[in-house]
Amino acid sequence: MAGVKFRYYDPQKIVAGKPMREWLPFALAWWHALAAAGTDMFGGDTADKSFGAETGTMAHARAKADAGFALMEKLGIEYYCFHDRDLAPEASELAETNARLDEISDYILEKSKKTGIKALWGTANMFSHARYMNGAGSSNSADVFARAAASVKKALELTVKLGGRGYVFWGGREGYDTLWNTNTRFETENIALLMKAAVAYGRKIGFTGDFYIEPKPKEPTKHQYDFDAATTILFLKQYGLDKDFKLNIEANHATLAGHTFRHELRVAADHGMLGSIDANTGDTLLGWDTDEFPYSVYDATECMYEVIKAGGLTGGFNFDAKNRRPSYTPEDRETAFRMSMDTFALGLIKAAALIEDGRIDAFTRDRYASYNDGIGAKIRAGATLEELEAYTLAQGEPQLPSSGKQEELLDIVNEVLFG
Ligand code: XLS
Ligand code: NI
Ligand code: NI
Repeated sequence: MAGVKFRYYDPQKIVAGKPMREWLPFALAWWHALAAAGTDMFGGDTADKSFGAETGTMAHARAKADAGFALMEKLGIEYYCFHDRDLAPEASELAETNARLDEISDYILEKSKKTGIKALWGTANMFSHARYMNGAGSSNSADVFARAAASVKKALELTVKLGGRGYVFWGGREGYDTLWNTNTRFETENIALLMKAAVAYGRKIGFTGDFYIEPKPKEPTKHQYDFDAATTILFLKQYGLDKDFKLNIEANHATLAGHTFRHELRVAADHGMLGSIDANTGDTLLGWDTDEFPYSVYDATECMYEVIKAGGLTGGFNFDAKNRRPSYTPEDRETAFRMSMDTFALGLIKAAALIEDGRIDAFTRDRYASYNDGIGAKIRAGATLEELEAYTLAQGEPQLPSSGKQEELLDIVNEVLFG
């Protein structure tokens, strides 16, 4: 039972035919909420995330789990997302690293059984360690590729064990800094091979959820292969991965790619591949992944409009977000989650109201009315260039298309949002 008072989020409240909690499976990101402590390029930690234990130890790994579950219970958050590295510190040998992961996942599983809180998705961190300087699947070193595959295998096992709905590939360093030393086709094929092997193993051990790719155009590498939704979908189709994979769209990655968050959601949904969302926001004045807690009701409304139209997510809303460096107290952390959960709840309410209002949907539908019959219907059925030329010769020059009425529609959006 949530011990926090929300202004808009009410898990049981029915909106657009479903309880809010079903539209909004919120998740805590282990790495931000329980690890990131404020270090940036210019200074160290401002927050204390030791949780009373010495960092880098298994005692600390358990203390993080305790703190994470307490926070999720308080907020009524039912899911969390993790990298293998977030759960337990890496040892010098793989066997010992895996033993630590077994130990901590047993501990987390116990907590999960008591609370009902499960993994939304898991992933392997294949970007922090020096061995991944040239990527994982895209590494020039076959040994590093093999080492990455071993991590994916273990992270998949953990995801299944912890009840994860999905498994994410965020291609951390799957990119390049200069084409003078890079065989892009070779690297792309190898990334696909790693993913194919992951699908084969996942299905073998009973993982029935979706695999996700989380597109991001740059950072840490200058150019990343999973640039945006459209690029990623092409890759998945090219290598026959599109039946097992969907996309995990992150708001801040969309803006880094020069798109809006909504654009990326729409592209993914148009292909039936909108799977999950990393709910954060960037700052349009800053060119990097600032991972801020989202507060824009406009953005949340646009997001939820796309999500409702897509029929919901198979994944959820992972707050891949961290407090600003000067907001370093435990209370700030709780406020950040509450504020962003309310933002999405309000976005859901407003998006449902826009759909219920119906004026915008009706306008967009009618905007294409010229295709309902006559020459438009013939075009939709696949008219030839000869037929269309003959039509135009007989008909004369077309009239201007009908007005797009953008300002009128924006006025409707404001009216529905603010009355
Ligand atoms: C980094 C990514 C990362 C993924 C998980 O920019 O957002 O946090 O979500 O590896
Ligand atoms: Ni992310
Ligand atoms: Ni990110």
